[in-house]
Amino acid sequence: MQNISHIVDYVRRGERLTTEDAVILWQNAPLWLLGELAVSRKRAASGELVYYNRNIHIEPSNICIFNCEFCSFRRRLGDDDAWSLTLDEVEERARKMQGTPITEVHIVGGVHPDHTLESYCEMIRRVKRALPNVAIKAYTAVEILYMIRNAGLELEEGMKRLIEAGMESIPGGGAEIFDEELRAKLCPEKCSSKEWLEVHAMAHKLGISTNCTMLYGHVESIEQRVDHLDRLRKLQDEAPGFNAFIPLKYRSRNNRMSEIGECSVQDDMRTIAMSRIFLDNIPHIKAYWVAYGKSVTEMALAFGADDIDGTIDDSTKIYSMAGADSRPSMSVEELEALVHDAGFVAVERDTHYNEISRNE
Ligand code: V47
Repeated sequence: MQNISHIVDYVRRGERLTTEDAVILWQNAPLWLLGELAVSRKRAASGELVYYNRNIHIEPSNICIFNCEFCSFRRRLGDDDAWSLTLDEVEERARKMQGTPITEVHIVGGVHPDHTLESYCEMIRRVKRALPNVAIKAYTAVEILYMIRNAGLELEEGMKRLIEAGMESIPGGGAEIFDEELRAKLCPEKCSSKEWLEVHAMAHKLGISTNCTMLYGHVESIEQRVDHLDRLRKLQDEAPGFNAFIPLKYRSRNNRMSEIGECSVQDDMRTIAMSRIFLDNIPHIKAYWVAYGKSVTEMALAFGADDIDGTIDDSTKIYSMAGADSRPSMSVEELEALVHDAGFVAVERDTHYNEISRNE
C-alpha cells in the first residue's frame, strides 16, 4: 500500500487535492479515514446541517431519440409502454399539487423527437401558472442543447428563452461520465462532455444555478471518476454556479448493461467521500435517496453528504425502472428522522439552498 500520510495531511489542512493524489487516496485510504476526512470537510462547509426539500418530478415523456446502454427508462416512439404527456396533462399534474407546501418541480424526460423549444417553454409557463411559488428546475443539458439546436438558435439565445419562461435552475443529469472513450461506448449519441459543460457554463453566466452528476459504478476506472470530478471542479473555478454534485450509482435492472451488476456499498461510500474531499468548490454533495435507498443514504451522511433530496411523492420512474424502490416517496418526518438518526440536523431548503422555516 502506498504511503498516503502526506496526502491525508493536505486534506486535513484544507488544501486542494491534485488528480494524482486523489487517485492514490481513493485507492488506498481505509474506509473509516475517508469518512473522517470527508465529514470534517462537510462540517467546514455546512456544519451539522443536512438539507432536504419538498419536491416533485414531472417526467413528460420516456420517448427518447437516444439509446444509452445504461438507460432503463427510454422507450421508442410506438412502444407499448412509451408515454408522452400533453401540455394539458403536465399542467394537470402541477394543479394537483396546488395547496401543498412543495417548493420545487424537477422536469426531466427523454429527448422526444417532436417536442420543440417553444413547447418546452410553454410547459414551464403552464407549471408556473399552476404553481406560481415553486421553482422550476428543468431539463438536462442534453435536452436543452437538442431543443435549442433544433430551433436553429445560439445556445445563449435559447437559454434566455427558457429563463424567460420561468426556468430557475438546471438539474445535473446527462453528464454520465466525461471520459471521451467511455462516453462513446455508453452513450455515443448524447452531447459531448464539452457540450455538457458549455451548457452549464452558459447557465452560470446567465445567473442560473445548476447541479452536476456523475454516473458511476459501471465500467469506469477510478482515474476516469477523478477526471470527471476534475472537469467539474475546473468549470466551477471558471464559471461558478454549481449548487450540488450528485454521484449517481448505476442501477442495473432492465438495461443493456444489466449483466455487470451493481457496485458495492463500500464503493458508494468511497465515492461520496472522495467527491466531498475533491470538490472543494461545490458547496453541497447530494446522496439521492431515490437512487441509493434509505439506509445507504443515511450511511452516506457519515461520508460527507449534506443533502438527501426531497419528498418526491412517487413522481419519478427513472430509478424504479432501473431496479430501485418502485414508488419513491418520503414524508418530511421520515426525511428528518433519517438525518437525525445519522447524527445531523435536518433543514428544509429551497432550490437555492435558502433555509425554509415554517410554523406548523
Ligand atoms: O443523466 C439513467 C441517470 C440521470 C440510470 O440535479 C441512471 O438534483 C443509474 O440527473 N442507473 C437523471 N442512473 C437523473 C438526474 C438527477 C436525479 C436527481 C436529482 C438531480 C438533481 C438529478 O439518471 C441521467 C443518468 O445519469 N441514469 N439510467 C441507471 N440505470
